[in-house]
Amino acid sequence: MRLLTLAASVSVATLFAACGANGQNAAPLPSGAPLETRPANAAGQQPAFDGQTRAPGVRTETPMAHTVVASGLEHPWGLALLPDGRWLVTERPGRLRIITAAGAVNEPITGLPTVDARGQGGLLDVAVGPTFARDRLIYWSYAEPREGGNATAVARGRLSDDGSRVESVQVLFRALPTYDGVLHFGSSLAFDGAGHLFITLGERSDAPMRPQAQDLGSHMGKTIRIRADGSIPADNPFVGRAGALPEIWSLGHRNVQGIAVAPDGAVWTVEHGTRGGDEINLDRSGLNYGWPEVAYGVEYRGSPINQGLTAREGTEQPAYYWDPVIAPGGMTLYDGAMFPGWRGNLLVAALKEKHIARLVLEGDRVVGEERLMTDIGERVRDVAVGPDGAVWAITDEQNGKLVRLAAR
Ligand SMILES: [Ca+2]
Ligand SMILES: [Ca+2]
Repeated sequence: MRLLTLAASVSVATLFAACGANGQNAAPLPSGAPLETRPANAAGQQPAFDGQTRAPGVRTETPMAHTVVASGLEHPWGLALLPDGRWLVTERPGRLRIITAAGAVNEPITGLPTVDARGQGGLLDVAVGPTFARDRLIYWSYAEPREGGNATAVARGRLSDDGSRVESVQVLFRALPTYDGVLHFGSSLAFDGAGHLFITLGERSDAPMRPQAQDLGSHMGKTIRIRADGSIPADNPFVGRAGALPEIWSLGHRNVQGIAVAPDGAVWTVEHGTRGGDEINLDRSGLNYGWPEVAYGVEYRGSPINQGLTAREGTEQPAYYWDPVIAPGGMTLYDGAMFPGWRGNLLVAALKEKHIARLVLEGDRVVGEERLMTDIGERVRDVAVGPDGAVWAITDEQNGKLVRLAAR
């Protein structure tokens, strides 16, 4: 381990030398041309502002490569770093495991509630609580089987000292209404610096459910904000409004499976669109992100969504969108030492396009895009940053893998 640390610091030093004093190692491509050259699905739509889609391609000069750390994981879904450098990894059928940085895969952790693993359901995201060092609390989201169907729920429990089980499990949040379906459960979990827990959800996809993304009396298609103990912060935007659920932070989302909270408290979410409507949003309190009334892209069957409307008073524009889509999974903000030029960039797991998208942010805009790990050949489900700044990801496959992307 000591040798590995030494090797990592040598490569960082080399990297700094190669990039010059400012640590920038991510130059725009000489042309400034976007990476995406395929035709858009929604041929008639225009972005609301320059750079809202097809940002200029950027390229990291530092040579990098990925290594497979562990394999044989069944549809791994959520990835979270423990303070000791090991990883918590969920498998969608309902297993949560600890995997060491060297690739030792532990037996499933016992004590988790049953999940409904049909379709897109199952055990979903996992997060380490902000007070883990003191109470060993971990948090996870899942499709909860219920009388009459299922819905997304979030629970927490104490990871036992030996890591073999969770104790004192509490369900903190239950999305309503219950629905008998297998699509669009979301979800992703992140804490802000003040200890609030953000939960992203889907709208369950089916025609009768889709409009609920606009309904403040339903959790469907919402971003949720609660405290770490499940209680509702008094400064949530809809607290006290008749007919509105007080856990709601924002509305008008389709299916959000990635979230990252910046050090300044800005909440970024990434959501699946239909054909041509994957979105990055700066997810702000009380705002309406449009779905299904306003959207980029077209229905899967090719017809327009609400007559192709892409903007409307009272709805927020995405900070960025992809048409054609990448099918985004998890997301993180890069803050590591290995790639100093990436600090403050978003890294987005791309399922359909099988890479990690690196988005360069400037304020609330995306000004550059790079595709990392394009040789993986597997659906990338979640992404996180390791202690030394290497990027870790899991692939959503029957034989799913935990991989590490690092400077060579
Ligand atoms: Ca939207
Ligand atoms: Ca995640």
